[in-house]
Amino acid sequence: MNKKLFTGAIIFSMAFFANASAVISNLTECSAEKNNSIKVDGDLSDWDNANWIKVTKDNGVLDAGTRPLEGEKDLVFSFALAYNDEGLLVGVKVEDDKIVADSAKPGQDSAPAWDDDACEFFIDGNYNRVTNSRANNGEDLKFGGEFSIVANGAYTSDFSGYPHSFGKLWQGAAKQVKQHADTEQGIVQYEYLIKWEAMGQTASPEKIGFNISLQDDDDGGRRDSALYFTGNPKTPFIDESQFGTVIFK
Ligand SMILES: [Ca+2]
Ligand SMILES: [Ca+2]
Ligand SMILES: [Ca+2]
Ligand SMILES: [Ca+2]
Repeated sequence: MNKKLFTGAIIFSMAFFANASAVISNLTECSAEKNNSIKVDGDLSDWDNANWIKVTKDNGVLDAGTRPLEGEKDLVFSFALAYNDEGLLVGVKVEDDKIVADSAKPGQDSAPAWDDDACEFFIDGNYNRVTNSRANNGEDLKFGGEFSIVANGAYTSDFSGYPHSFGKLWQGAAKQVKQHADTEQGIVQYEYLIKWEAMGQTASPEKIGFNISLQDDDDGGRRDSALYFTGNPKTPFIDESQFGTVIFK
């Protein structure tokens, strides 16, 4: 390669990566405002004033162990955060070319959420940003872990510090708003409340680490893809050092 061209290419790449990292660090810090009027029922009309963050195959992180998404038609989602006296509120709107939940049974606890269309939320409640939240015999999971709801209403918190606590320490709903058609995506909405107690806290902390992902199954059986808001592509579900941050206002 011509030396002048090569130097130019390096300068261009450095500028590109400098810009990209600036954008990513802004994106991964989110704020949550207090809202006592949100009901956790899968209907998101009570989130009208929220700040929605859109996650696509281009700005999100694909779990490296899963198949790349085929485009926004395959899977795209938006989420918003808020809180009330009891805990963190999460609203999620997913557009997906095929809504599939064949591996988990409706209403099932300990469901294999990662094998179906599902929303998974991850919490680092003491904000210690460890690289493996499941290490040390699960000591760190006292401060959160993984909370998953499947498109058909199944759920699990087996990979949190609080297994079988749905309806007590956390709750949520999934609502299939629109079925997919040949030319159109289906829409699934999720809504969560995760209580402070499930993060090892007694009241709203100043901030927590978090991540959110959508698992995408389009043909039954095992999942196809997993798209995360942010994170380490190899272990986005346990590496808190690359989670985002929620600031409670
Ligand atoms: Ca609602
Ligand atoms: Ca899909
Ligand atoms: Ca799907
Ligand atoms: Ca499945």
